[in-house]
Amino acid sequence: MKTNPDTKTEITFEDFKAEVLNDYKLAVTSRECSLLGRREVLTGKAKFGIFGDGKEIPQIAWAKAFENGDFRSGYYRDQTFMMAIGELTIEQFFAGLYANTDIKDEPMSAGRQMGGHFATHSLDADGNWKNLTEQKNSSADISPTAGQMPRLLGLAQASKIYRKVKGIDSTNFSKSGNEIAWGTIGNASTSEGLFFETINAAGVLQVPMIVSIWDDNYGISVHARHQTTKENISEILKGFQRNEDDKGYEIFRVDGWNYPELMDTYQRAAKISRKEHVPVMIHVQELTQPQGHSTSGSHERYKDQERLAWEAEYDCNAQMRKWIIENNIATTEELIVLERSIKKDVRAAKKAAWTAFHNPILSERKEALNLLGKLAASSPNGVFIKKFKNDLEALDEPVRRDILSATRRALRYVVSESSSEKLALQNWINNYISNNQPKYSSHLHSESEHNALNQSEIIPTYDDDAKEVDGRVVLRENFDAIFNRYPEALIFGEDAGYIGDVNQGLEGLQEKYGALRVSDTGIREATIIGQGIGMAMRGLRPIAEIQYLDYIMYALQIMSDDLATVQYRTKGRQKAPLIVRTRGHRLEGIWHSGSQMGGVLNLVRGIHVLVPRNMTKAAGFYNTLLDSDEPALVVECLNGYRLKEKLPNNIGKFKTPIGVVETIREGDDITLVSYGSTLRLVEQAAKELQVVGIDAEIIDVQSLLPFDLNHDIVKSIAKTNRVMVIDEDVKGGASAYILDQILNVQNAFQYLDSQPKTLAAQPHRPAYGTDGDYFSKPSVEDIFEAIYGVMHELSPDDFPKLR
Ligand SMILES: Cc1ncc(C[n+]2csc(CCOP(=O)(O)OP(=O)(O)O)c2C)c(N)n1
Ligand SMILES: [Mg+2]
Repeated sequence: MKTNPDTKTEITFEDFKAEVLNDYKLAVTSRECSLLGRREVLTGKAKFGIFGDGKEIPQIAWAKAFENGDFRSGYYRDQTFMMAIGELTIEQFFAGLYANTDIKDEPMSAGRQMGGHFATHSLDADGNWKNLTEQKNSSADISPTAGQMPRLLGLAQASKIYRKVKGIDSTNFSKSGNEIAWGTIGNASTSEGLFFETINAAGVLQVPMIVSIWDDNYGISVHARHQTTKENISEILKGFQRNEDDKGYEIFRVDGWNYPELMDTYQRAAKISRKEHVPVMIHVQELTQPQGHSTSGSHERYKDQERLAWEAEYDCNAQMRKWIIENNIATTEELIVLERSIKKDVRAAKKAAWTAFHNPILSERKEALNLLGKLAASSPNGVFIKKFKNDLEALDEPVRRDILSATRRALRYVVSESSSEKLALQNWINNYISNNQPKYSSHLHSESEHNALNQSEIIPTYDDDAKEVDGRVVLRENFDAIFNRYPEALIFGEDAGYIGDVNQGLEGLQEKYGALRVSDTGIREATIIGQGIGMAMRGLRPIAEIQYLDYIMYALQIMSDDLATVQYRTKGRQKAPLIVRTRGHRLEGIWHSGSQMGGVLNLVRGIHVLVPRNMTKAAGFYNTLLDSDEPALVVECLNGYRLKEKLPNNIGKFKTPIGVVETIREGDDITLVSYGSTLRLVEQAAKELQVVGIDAEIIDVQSLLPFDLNHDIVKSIAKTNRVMVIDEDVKGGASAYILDQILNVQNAFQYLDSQPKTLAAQPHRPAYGTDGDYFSKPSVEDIFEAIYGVMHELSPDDFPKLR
């Protein structure tokens, strides 16, 4: 059903007619899918539908300009495009609607995403790259409006890197950087900051990015007059238009119902962008939304009669049909025959998709019914179990929840019986859960052999006369080794280029590796992350630098919604092994002392979160991560760049393991758990506690996500029988997370002789100055007294009250 991408200029009328009719067939097929899709939701077979009706024709024009190696980063209206490039069949469309969990039937997300969220496979089933230059690519969609924009920037920039940076093995990823990254966005979503940030950044970077704005005048019910100044996005963005003196954008405006003009526009746009690496904006106006926004409501509530009449007339499919007839390409009768056969085809494919989705569940139900029947026959409570069986049997369209709910509840009626039938049902339920849970929960992280947990530790080694250097020098030397070893590695961020970052961990490296690999960016945290995600999706190894942890808040949404979910939402068929480098924890003032780790931790599940206590540990994490295929956030200690560390002699090679804690002081009385900058205070307090006879063991967590995979902390608690978590985040933040891990995952409660405690910061942001820090975050005295207090409670005679 693909559209024909052949755009040769001289073709016969018959060829021309065949191509036009093929395009029309595609448009009508897609429309029929939308119409039937909505019915499937309204009759209860599917839960939610959001469709591409009213946007069909421009997507066919776009698909003709889209070449192998190109990437899409779009949103939920693009089903026609996906069909046109041959990456979405009718069956797959319906499989998505039903949430079929088999990736062969539902390649977009194996049922994890609601319909209308599209993806192609960049990785094979083992997590290895496919050759992306030999296929048409779509990065996996996310639902937050404009959330597709930051990633689009990186997908486009990758072409520039592959074209200009020498020495990268581009076999699987690029042919001389000739690939375009194509974005789509709804008119209303251009109101989002992410849209403007991305547009500006792409203009600065001059990357091959083409953004199509599907303009139907509305965002759900809200009219353009509430969305866009002058109600016209390309009008207000006119200042981005390039001219003879200044670089910028090429901006096109075209009506979405005008088939020949759309064809022409997309061809011209592609030519400019592919060759010259110029960003392009195509404002596709006068589009419609025939069935309203989604299955959640009807558009008659907010569109007046005049608008509805206009939409009926200017429906892009209707206009194409009219154009075909007016230009004598085909007759009305021919089109009616075609339309009838399309309806039949879509109905048949829909039915096949339903059968493929439903049959496995029916046979699972059969097994359950069989076991329930046998249990009923063998149990004195058989009458109750029979009822579960009958109710389950009576369902026309059972889902897995129905099967599990019936069998698990039935088990309660035989709790005090013992029979082979009961055992059989118990085993079946256990197997059923362990077989099915991964369908919904696998691939939060990489499951390939390259995952970060498969990397073993390599200890830093030192010459006998190893130099003591500033911590930032360890980092710089290590980054130097990284860029030398991995031509595909690159780093970018605010002040990361020319001056080599605000703490000079990259000093001199731009000069050595060039401004494309060690680069300054604008102040735009969300698109710094997006730039990294897009480049990582195309085989590069970006390190995105966020200047301070405090400002990661601007990027946290994209980290959470996009980066953290890439593996999960594609069931492991796409990856973005982006390293996010930042620096944080205590330094000065409200916004340069942030340690908002609790917030971060709870929002980025899917990304490793690493909190090295010094720069050697940090460098070791970068080395580990570059040998793995997973995204991570590394938080360097802001006050550690000028502290002295010995310079290892295996720079670039030593690796800090992920998910492994380190005991940095041994002791018998209490286990102190902490990380990052706070550790230095904890160590000082431990020295002072020793003087009064308290012997503390200190554990550096190092890796918050994943957390202490070997359960070493509980081993320490088994020895000391006491634990305190010390953290400069607010109470209930990271310290609560750590304690939950210790108590609920490691089951430490059984070893505890004292109440487990947390010591954290004041609930406000840290005040400025030395005293601001002292009164805002745990001090050495606070730590000393808190631990002393635990020992006082235990033995008031040995440790009399301090104050
Ligand atoms: C960040 C965010 N806010 C709100 C929503 C809910 N929402 C989904 S689509 C939509 C309207 C989008 O309109 P537009 O961009 O014009 O696209 P259209 O559906 O009209 O094609 C809204 C408000 C969302 N998905 N994400
Ligand atoms: Mg809209």
